[in-house]
Amino acid sequence: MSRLLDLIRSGRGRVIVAIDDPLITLSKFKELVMKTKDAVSGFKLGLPYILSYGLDNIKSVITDFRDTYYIADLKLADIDVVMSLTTKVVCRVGFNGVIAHGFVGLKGGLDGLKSVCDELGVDLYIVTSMSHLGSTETYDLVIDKVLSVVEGLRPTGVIAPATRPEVIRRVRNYLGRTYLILSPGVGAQGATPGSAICAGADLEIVGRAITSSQDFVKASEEVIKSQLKYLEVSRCY
Ligand code: BMP
Repeated sequence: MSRLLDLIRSGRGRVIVAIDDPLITLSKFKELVMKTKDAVSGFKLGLPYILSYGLDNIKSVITDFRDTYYIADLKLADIDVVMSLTTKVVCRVGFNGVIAHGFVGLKGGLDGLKSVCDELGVDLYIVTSMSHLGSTETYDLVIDKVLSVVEGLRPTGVIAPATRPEVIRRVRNYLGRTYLILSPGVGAQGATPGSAICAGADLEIVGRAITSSQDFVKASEEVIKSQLKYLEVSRCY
């Protein structure tokens, strides 16, 4: 069972904070983790951030604060060998999970990556659809195929867009409760905190609405408060 599920069950806010912008200095990143780790369920580091600061610097923060959850969001999309090597390199610094694109397919692709994740004890999340509009031109047209890949793969969870709650509902209906659904698009991309959870997601991924604030603690508390309010008003628990 994923450690992430334990963190959610421990009563932390159902938020993963997305850290992408290199303007967030390493000391700000450290401050963000230190001050919000007990309130949110984890942190997702994007490619611009990992490339800017490098694995050694990121390792120093992860090592200092092990009692939370870190996802390396490299959106892997390659042959199995390359995705596996990348995962081995990245996860040496202590990431708990990685994200890969579902369109890659199983044979010679995601199935090899999944074996390596299992060996390393790293959680795998699969993108089923994306939050930007262009996703309706590609991913959404083949979503049932991608979901059948997910069923064949049995990852820890999937990514589905908060900006289109009908897609989250479709993903949840197709997959049932077996997989975690992490949903980006809340805040800066327009979705209201709580709306993705109401549509069936387990966690909402929130980046700029928290990381652009001068006060990370206040911003994350506000997101969590609005999530709870949305859930209460809409009666979704
Ligand atoms: P923000 O809340 O600042 O818009 O950030 C959203 C985060 O979620 C970014 O890290 C982005 O890479 C990620 N994301 C997304 O926005 N849409 C997707 O479909 C998949 C993502 O991982």
